[in-house]
Amino acid sequence: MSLILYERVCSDDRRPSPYCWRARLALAHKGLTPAYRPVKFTEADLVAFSGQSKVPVLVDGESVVSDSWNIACYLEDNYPDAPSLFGGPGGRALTRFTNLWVDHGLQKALGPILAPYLHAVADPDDRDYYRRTREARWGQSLEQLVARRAVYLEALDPVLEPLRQRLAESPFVCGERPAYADYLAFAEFQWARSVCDQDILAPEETALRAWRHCMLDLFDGLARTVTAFDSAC
Ligand SMILES: N[C@@H](CCC(=O)N[C@@H](CS)C(=O)NCC(=O)O)C(=O)O
Repeated sequence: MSLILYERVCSDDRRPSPYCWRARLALAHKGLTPAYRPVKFTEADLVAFSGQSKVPVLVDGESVVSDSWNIACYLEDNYPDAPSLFGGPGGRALTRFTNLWVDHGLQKALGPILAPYLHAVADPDDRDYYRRTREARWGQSLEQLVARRAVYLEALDPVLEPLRQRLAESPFVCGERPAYADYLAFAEFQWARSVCDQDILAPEETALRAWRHCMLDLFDGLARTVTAFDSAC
């Protein structure tokens, strides 16, 4: 069975997309090793066969699945004998809630902090597109986002509190072992270390840092195998 994951690529072969990291880690959790197909921002035509323009896209034989949540559910339903991503129907529902918290909380808080850094490492072909779309998203220039970095970092602090408190209770979000809710949150930190040479976590964030370290070690250090900055390891 041939498995292919289409995912975002930046210069120096960086793989910053948190959505794609969710899929990468979900596949690894299921013991699956896909071939990776890099897609630049300006190469949406490469995934047009999936009926939409975004990555990740998973191709599993005849099946084509887009959207990271759909991919996680597809893997859970089609590879039931491999370790569970959700831990049953109740776990799936709560993991979906975590997904929505990450999308609408953590990721929205990180976006204006990381966008200027991603622009700096974007493939040269993608830089104009990335600047135009992200400046439209935040209604200000990338330079204005840089100037307000301290404000955005201050706003990130309370957003991290649920994760901070959960990881003070338990080694992983999902308990003694990591599962998809951990991948959802960790993928955002992987995005950060892929593009930004400054750690977004303060030194005193011991529980978060210990968890991030464990997540980086998972699956023979899968998240360490790509180009990234060492500041957040
Ligand atoms: N809801 C989708 C969102 C996927 C998404 O936004 N992917 C980004 C990865 S960089 C993308 O393709 N963006 C296209 C763009 O910004 O032009 C998911 O969970 O997979």
